[in-house]
Amino acid sequence: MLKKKVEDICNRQVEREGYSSNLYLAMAAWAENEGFSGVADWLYAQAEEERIHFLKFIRYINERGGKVLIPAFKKPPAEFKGVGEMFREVLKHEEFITASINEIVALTLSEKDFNTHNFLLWFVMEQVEEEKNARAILDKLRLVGKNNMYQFDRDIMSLRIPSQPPPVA
Ligand code: OFO
Repeated sequence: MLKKKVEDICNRQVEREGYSSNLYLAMAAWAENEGFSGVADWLYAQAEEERIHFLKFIRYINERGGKVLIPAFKKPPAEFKGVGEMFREVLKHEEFITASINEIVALTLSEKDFNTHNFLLWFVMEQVEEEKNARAILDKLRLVGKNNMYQFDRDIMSLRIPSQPPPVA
């Protein structure tokens, strides 16, 4: 059975993972509209991964006899100043999620909830991967500069380091 404190922080993460999915959907829709189809594909795929993270937390809470609260989500931005600025936002958001996951890890240690701790290890590794992907894209953007966005848009799918989608439960 989940302790209340752990249940609450896992529900907070349900909201954050769901918001991540919506944020990347908003970015994907914007990029598609601007004609960056490669960037849009990358972000649509990323939105799907976030939805899997969202579901993993939901199902874990239920599995441990907790109560899931499906939240209302804040509206993500609809406009972005450019692809570079958008990917800086992606990295910032992933760093925020990493800090959020680490906070849950710390709580599970102080509460001696080793089952939840174990559940979180996959997310700890996933965050390393997600930050790395966002940094790789920003590096590439710096290299191509403003003049070769077409080439960047073609290249971005090969920058996606395929991570196996986890089983939902
Ligand atoms: Fe981007 O890893 Fe979940 O949120």
